[in-house]
Amino acid sequence: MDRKNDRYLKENQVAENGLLDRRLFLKKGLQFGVITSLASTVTISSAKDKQSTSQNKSSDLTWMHEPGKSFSTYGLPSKFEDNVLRYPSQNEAVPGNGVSWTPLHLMEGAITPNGLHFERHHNGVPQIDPKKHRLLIHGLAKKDLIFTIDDLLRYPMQSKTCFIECGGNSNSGWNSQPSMAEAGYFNGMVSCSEWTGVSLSILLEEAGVDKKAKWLIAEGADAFAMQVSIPMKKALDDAFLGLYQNGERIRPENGYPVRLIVPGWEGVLNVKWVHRLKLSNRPVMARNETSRYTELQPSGKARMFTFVMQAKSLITSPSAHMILKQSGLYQITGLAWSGKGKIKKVEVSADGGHSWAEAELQEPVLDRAFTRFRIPWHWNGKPTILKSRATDETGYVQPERQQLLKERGRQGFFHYNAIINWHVDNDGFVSHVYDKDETKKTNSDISIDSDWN
Ligand SMILES: Nc1nc2c(c(=O)[nH]1)N[C@H]1C(S)=C(S)[C@@H](COP(=O)(O)O)O[C@H]1N2
Ligand SMILES: [Mo]
Repeated sequence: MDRKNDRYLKENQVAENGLLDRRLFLKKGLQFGVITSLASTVTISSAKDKQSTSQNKSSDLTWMHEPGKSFSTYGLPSKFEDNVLRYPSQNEAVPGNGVSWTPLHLMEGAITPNGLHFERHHNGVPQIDPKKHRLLIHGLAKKDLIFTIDDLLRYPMQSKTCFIECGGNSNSGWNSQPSMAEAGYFNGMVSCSEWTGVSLSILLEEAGVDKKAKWLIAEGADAFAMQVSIPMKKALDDAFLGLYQNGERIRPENGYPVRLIVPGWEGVLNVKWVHRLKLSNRPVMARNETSRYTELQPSGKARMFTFVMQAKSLITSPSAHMILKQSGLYQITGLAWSGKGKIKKVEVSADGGHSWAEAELQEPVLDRAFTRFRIPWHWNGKPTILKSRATDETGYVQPERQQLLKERGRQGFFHYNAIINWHVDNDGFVSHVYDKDETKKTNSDISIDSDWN
């Protein structure tokens, strides 16, 4: 690298170890030599990538010499993108119980395409005929109401772009050894869509909410008949019945023909295939709020009804299993989200947490939605650790792992939102590590890979 570039890097450095002004790409464009060579030389590859040839003969480019394919009735991704897949991990004894993870590390922007939205089912995907589906509202209400899907489609609609995150997302973090999977395949029980549907408050007011009704019990029409209890206040505030996902009707695996959307709260509350809403003076105390979603704290007291998903962030590139082919300029990018509102800032460290710089947030920054962040980084070719740290509009700061373990102890299973470290080695290979001060295995160490909730 010549001296001019050296000076340029120094002038734009905003934190130690090569983190550069977040607006470098935006304001200054591709001005200096290191950056202009980006396209052809400095690339991130996946460990699985085969060697590709950089030169093509014109005769190889057949698509320039013959007519293209005809129109299609429903578009699919390019066949060259066939590695961008959800990663299923299911219970062998009960194949319908498990998850499929969103490949966050292979994606950009802030919206999850419908075919890649993560899935979490307790007993498979029911194949519901919308003509036969009914939604019942009953209990502590002036009158019982039954809706067909056609009825629901006649109500005024609202749209909200928000994430859904399983309370068990990233829970391998409670293990004493870091997960060796790709970023999305242990953090991708979270996705973000534009959901459109009918506000619950409209329907509940139509039914006439009794003052004694403090809880709304929702039940799904799957063979698990999942039940959850939602405080009436939240139900009347911003919960809604989702009918559309990113402009088209919700996919069967995400709740067709109708599901609950409970913005910012645990995924489990977003009951899919919902067919019954009961107004009650107390929670139903179902499996998912008694034997699960409760965990002992260091005080010996159990947590319960831990609805809100706290702020979290994740660098999606570079991330585990990727390779930085040579030193030079890279874009560090990732996602941040908070169940309490908007993301205020995301800081990135390229020196294991000693110094931090603010990343650029992709506009618009939406309430309880994925927020994409990006920051340029000049890698000097030496081993280091990358971290990202989200702060939301309430001032809540994503904790370091040690801090989370201190607060929550080792009985944790849900709500793991600690900072994630990506180690870059001499050869540019990226892997997941915990901070060095984490030493011995603890007795309570459990393998979490085979249970989801
Ligand atoms: N009826 C029903 N609703 C359900 C579930 C289920 O198994 N059955 N799983 C819940 C859980 S634990 C999560 S995290 C979310 C996942 O939503 P998704 O599959 O659309 O990503 O759905 C929730 N709603
Ligand atoms: Mo979940």
